[in-house]
Amino acid sequence: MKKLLFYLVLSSFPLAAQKVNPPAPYGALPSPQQVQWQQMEYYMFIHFGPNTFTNQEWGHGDEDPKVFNPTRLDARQWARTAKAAGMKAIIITAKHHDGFCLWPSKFSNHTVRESAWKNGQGDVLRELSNACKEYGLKFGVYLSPWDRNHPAYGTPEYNQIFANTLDEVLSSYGEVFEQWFDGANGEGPNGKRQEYDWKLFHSVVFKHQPKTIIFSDIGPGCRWMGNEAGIAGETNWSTLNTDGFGMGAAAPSTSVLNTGNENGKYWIPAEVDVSIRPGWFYSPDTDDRVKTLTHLMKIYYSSVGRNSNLLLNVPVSREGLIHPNDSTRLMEFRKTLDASFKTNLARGKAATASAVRGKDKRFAASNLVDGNYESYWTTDDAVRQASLVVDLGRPTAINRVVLQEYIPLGQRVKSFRVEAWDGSKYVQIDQQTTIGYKRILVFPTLKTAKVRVTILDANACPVLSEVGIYKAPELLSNPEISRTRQGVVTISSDVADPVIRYTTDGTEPTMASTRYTAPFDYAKGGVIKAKAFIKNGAESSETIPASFDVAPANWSVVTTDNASRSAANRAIDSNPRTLWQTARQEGSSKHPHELVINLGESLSLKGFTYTPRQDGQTGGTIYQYSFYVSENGIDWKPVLENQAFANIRNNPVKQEVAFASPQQARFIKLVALSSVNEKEHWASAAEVGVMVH
Ligand code: FUL
Repeated sequence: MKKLLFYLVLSSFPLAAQKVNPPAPYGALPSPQQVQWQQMEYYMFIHFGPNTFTNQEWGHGDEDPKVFNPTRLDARQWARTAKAAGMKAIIITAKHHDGFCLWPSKFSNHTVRESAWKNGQGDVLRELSNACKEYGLKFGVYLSPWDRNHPAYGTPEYNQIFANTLDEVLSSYGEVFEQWFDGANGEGPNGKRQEYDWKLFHSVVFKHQPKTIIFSDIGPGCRWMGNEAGIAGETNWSTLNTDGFGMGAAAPSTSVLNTGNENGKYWIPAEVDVSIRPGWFYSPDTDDRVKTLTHLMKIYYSSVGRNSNLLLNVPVSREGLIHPNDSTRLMEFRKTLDASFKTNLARGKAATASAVRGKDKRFAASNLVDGNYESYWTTDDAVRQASLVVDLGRPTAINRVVLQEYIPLGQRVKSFRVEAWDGSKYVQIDQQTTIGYKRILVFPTLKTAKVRVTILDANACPVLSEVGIYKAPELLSNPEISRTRQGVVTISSDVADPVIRYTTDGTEPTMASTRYTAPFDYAKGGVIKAKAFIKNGAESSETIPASFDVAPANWSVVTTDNASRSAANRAIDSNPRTLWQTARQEGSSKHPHELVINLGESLSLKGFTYTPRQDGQTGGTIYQYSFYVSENGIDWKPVLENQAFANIRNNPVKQEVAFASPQQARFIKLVALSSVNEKEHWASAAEVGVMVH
């Protein structure tokens, strides 16, 4: 009898279940450090240096080191802020393109030692690495090999000098979790470029920090994802083919960096680097332009939500502190993230799958809802399609689904669909391509009792760690402020029945501020701040600021080469979606190119603005330029000669260039001297404007 029972018990489990093995890893795989790195998800970038004090994005390297003089520097405040924001680490620009070292380097004469700060006795890396330890944050360094200060840059000796510099940093401040290499390779003080010896640089990094993740365009630890706007590809493979490629201009195209290569040879996951302000460095001009909470949430979903880590730049101010506008926004961001992902509605619910590997419990669908990344659901080797159902028990309001692959076994899923049960059938919520370490789907709130995830295609049997289902708070959408060429302002909102209030004196709109009812004239310009209210002010949007200068209502284009004047009018039509560009034919289109504008009246100009094309392309975007003014359109006075729009290729935001002193003028002339794309000889602009306020 005993024997029979034993036999029955045994036979009720398929024999295979006893010895089914986990699936074999597929394709390129992450190192254990890369898995740990991916699990950090979100950390802080800090841009800080002489640029902080000079309103520049790319310092020239000839700045007086004495300009670096933060009055109240407190690295503990930075670390405290990062920690409170939910971040896991801080990476700082130890040396940016201007060559200035935030530590007293033996290998440079352009450092904190030569600055006014702490009488030359300070060391920012020491203070920050200590603060990171105190707050349980990891510490990382950005070092630019491009050095516009070092006299040896552009000579063979410089590679060893840069290697020594790395050696110094990486052996002095404890563990460095990430070494951030900027691929930029411009000219140095002697007008020459350096041929970087990356092999040497990497060997120094790994000598001191064998576990560090090296960031660059092409890794090897993690890769740039192709833009500075915070938007990783919807399809995002953590694998990349880098054989034959290099950094900077030699890197794979930005669109490839954005999506990775399916079945790429190496595991080089994406990192999104984006600034909380329009530029990377602090400027008092951008105190009011900290990205909105809504914008930061969008960035979170297009970075962490698309299989990327998020490296969010928070520039330290001239005081040496994180400005309250940035830290307030970071706290709102943290609060919204917590509220969104606090309760996983799928946790512990019944989960079933159309197929389970060897019918073995170890690989069952219940692993998807256990909150443990290490346990996973998978199928037999031959399976490429399978579906999973999470039963929430009763109709539940949801608006986010989070999926995670178990990446130690590789990235496998090529496409999947998510559906909600409407009581009688499944209705599609979304269909997407890759998952990777984490994929977050965002959709309008719906009520459902069951969510079905169907893997539609995969490179090998799917292996998923977790399925999360959430109901995130809905943010009231923000008003949008726009102005026509004639100077008429419209404030729109897609909220039902909003009450929009606005101010023009820089103050925060309240329920007592002017109510927006119809478009109004604002041709002279200034700052408008608008806010949408509902339920008698009980709920409100964020405050949206917009600053306008004098409207180009009466402006006209006087001359421009190789393009019709009407096309050139697109540069002064107040619509950044339209474009002026010079002809592109070979020969007929060589730099310089000029755009002459008649302002219709004589104005006292504080500066000018240039908005590069906003369509994601870089063709014709101006890099070097000169700017002239005139009262009569005949006699021209140079105001700025041979200047450059720093970092405009990667960060194509509106450029605001202030003059050293106001210039009275009725005519302006922008002369394009070169393009951001070196071999290209034509010019383009979305908008050109002036600053009088
Ligand atoms: C770029 C640099 O040129 C920018 O100034 C900034 O540091 C950004 C993070 O990387 O390549």
